[in-house]
Amino acid sequence: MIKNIWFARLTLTTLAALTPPGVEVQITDENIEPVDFEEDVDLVGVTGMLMHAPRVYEIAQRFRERKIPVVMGGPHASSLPLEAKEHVDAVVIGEAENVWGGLIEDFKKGCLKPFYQAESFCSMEKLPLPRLELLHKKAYMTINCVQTTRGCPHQCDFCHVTHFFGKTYRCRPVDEVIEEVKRLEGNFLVFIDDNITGNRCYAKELFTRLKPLKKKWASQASMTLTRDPELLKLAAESGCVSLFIGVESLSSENLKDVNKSFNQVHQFEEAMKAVHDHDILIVAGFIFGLDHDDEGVFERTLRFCERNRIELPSFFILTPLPGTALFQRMESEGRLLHKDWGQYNGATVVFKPRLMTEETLQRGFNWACKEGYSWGSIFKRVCHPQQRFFTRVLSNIAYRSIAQRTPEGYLPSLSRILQKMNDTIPLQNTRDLIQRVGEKIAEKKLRIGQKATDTLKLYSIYNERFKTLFVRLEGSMDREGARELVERLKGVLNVKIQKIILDFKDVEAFSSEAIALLSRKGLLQTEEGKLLIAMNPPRITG
Ligand code: B12
Ligand code: SF4
Repeated sequence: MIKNIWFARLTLTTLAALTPPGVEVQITDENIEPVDFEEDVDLVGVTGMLMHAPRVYEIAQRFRERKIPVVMGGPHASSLPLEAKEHVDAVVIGEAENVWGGLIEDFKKGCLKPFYQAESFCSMEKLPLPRLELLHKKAYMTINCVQTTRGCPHQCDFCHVTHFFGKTYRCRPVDEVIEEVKRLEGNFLVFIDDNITGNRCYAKELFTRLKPLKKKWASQASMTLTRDPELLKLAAESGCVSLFIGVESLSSENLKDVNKSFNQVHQFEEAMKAVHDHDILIVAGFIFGLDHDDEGVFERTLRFCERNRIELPSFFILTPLPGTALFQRMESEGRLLHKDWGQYNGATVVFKPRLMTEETLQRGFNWACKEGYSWGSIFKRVCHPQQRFFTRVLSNIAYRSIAQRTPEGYLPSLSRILQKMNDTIPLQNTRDLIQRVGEKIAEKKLRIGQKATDTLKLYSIYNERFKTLFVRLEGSMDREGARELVERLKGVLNVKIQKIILDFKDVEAFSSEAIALLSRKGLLQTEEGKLLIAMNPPRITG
């Protein structure tokens, strides 16, 4: 089933294309076939992401035992070249385009150097065509992979791309991309770019030129595309059928923390709709375990995916990759649990989360993966009157087969309660509201309208380590709102919470009945040590 969604990386086919003529090259992708350690070869090149490192080192060792030199490159070797060098004969740091030919020459002369690193990023012009013919075509959904750009204009703290490519965003000449696309067999391809719309003008030209080729394509793009109707329309017209979009989190605080504020939470629903309106399937990436995630995050995120009919939700556990700002921060805060890279795979907790325990994060993630690909959830996400119904169902079945390998998880105990504690309560009676300064605001509401809202909003966050629930209230509060708050808090008090902090700072107006009720129920007390503590409680003088 996985074959239905698995495509080939361009790494080794690119390296094969860069290899000087006269050198015979063979590719083994261990995702699809075993490595033949007895193979008669002169030189072995190995690649891998961070989580593959232990296996890459094992492979290197097996060949080195036969005195066959091994060269390593790729994201992991480039981040930690000294570590990699302990396991191989030579390390290529960064791109291979400007160094691979020289390395082969050195090898032929018997003077392989320990490290190779180009002085600058390579030119994107006249890149040799990846040697796709070296791949086992039938083992992948497609081998039609093309790269149009390298890098990304953004710098999200957890992402390896900007670290690897610097702050550059380099585009290949559109003519060359079009020629490459024309040569591909079949009518479907994957652009393996990290962010295909990072340069608007370039993307516009590319999509316009793709249109007449009548191919279908999938790729990755950032959320900014969803706010650009013209470009989105052009993408769809040029054959875009599926996009991986890094949504990451439904919390603006989280997004701000990881330098991804260009994802704007209040626009998410609209953004998903815009993509769907163009009949583009959404593979949405979400990260669990960011610093503002409490144990309600799993259910909240899954329900968001169901509500917005996201075809393929992809859940990841936050993973600090060496070289990234996130890794530095986690390391300096002493939050990394270990450096067993094999577990840095996006599905295993390798750091101390802030608001929950490691176990809650792991089990909650497992729950989201399994529940997200349960038949019930699939049904909610794919049953809508759009085209390509079968593609949506088949890709969900493939994802389901991966999700089912996830170990058992469970929904954290407070999840349901936390959903209720993050809610908007409409006001029943706005007439008798009194503003904090003590002014009656019923008739004057129009004048000071922005402050006297018709709702009471609850923003709650639970710290599992301190067993403390923090509730920030915003808007206005009438008697019904106060009563509803008391009811919801009763639900919370039935579980093992040790402290509740209510922050009234952002409640601009109260009715006197609401204050009386809050006071009677002990919700306005400010003394430390109590179960319920009020911060910035109302003091109304008028
Ligand atoms: C396509 C892709 C995938 C595909 C992979 C399909 C497959 N068959 O493996 C999919 C979508 C499934 C995927 C999944 C994941 N991916 Co991915 N993926 C990519 C992506 C976008 C393109 C890879 C590619 O083809 N690049 C083009 C080639 C030409 O570039 P390259 O690989 O860097 O190779 C160049 C140099 O590095 C060097 N080089 C590389 N290897 C070697 C070896 C030798 C011997 C030499 C000399 C040189 C050399 O030479 C090449 C030419 O210059 C990269 C980002 C990127 N732009 O590279 C991320 C990337 C590789 N993925 C990444 C990650 C984290 C993942 C996931 C773990 C995500 C997750 N949390 O689940 C999963 C893991 C899946 C798995 N089990 O393997 C990270 C890796 C970071 C790291 N330090 O390890 C990257 C860099 C993206 C990122 N956001 O940070 N991925
Ligand atoms: S937008 Fe995507 S590719 Fe670009 S830096 Fe952020 S996570 Fe990485």
